[in-house]
Amino acid sequence: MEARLYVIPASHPSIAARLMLEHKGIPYKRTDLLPVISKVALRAVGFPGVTVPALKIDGSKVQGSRQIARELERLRPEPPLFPSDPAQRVAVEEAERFGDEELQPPMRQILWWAIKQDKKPLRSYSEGAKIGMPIGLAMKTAAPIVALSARFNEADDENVRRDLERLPALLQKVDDWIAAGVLGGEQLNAADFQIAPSIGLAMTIEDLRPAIENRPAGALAKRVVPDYPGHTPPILPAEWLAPLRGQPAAA
Ligand SMILES: N[C@@H](CCC(=O)N[C@@H](CS)C(=O)NCC(=O)O)C(=O)O
Repeated sequence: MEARLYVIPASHPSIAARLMLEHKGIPYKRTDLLPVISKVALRAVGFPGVTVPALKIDGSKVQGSRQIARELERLRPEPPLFPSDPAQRVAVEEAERFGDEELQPPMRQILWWAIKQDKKPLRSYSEGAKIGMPIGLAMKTAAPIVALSARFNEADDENVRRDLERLPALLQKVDDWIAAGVLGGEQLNAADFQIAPSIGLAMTIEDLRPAIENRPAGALAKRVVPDYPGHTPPILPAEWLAPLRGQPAAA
């Protein structure tokens, strides 16, 4: 089976796709792309959409972490990514959808907001990546990429404040699914691989880590993706972080 995965280093759905390929034991080559430039590069190699993860496998092109999960399951059913019991499958698919649609976007917004304030941490998210130029040079030219990424992801003050207000409820949902056995079972499933990288990315942000690392969601991320790359030192305003300390958001 010939497989090539197109990723942005440290992108959480890209890490989800990597983990699922590894779970299936499918060897693959990886192409690392820089944000923004990735959109042009993906079109140039024939993908219809502009986001990573994107996978070429056995002549077909699959884009999107959830679509990749299904294609991998079709091509190589064992070990499974989805439970065979219909009710359990519905629960895993709902958690997976939540991970994709509700958990991924706030993590992206918070990270790009932080990088927009201070670009230095960006380098730590690309450690070990092969982006076709020395990392040091890429970082010197990163300003327009950061500005565009923050704009594309609507990483503005208002959205990030709202993300932080909602984060405790999102984490609680993950904890509840772990308690119910939908996530974090002996056999990891597509929802574990979808959700754990978003939690892992959040824990690279030092302001968020204390509210996450000691709860079940944090333990799941440490189990599934123990070596998540990147580190963002404290940068978020203290009053925006109040909801994570169990306090109401300041007006
Ligand atoms: N929900 C989609 C999200 C894909 C997505 O938005 N990926 C981001 C990286 S995390 C991307 O490709 N952004 C383009 C860019 O940064 O220029 C999935 O799970 O595949």
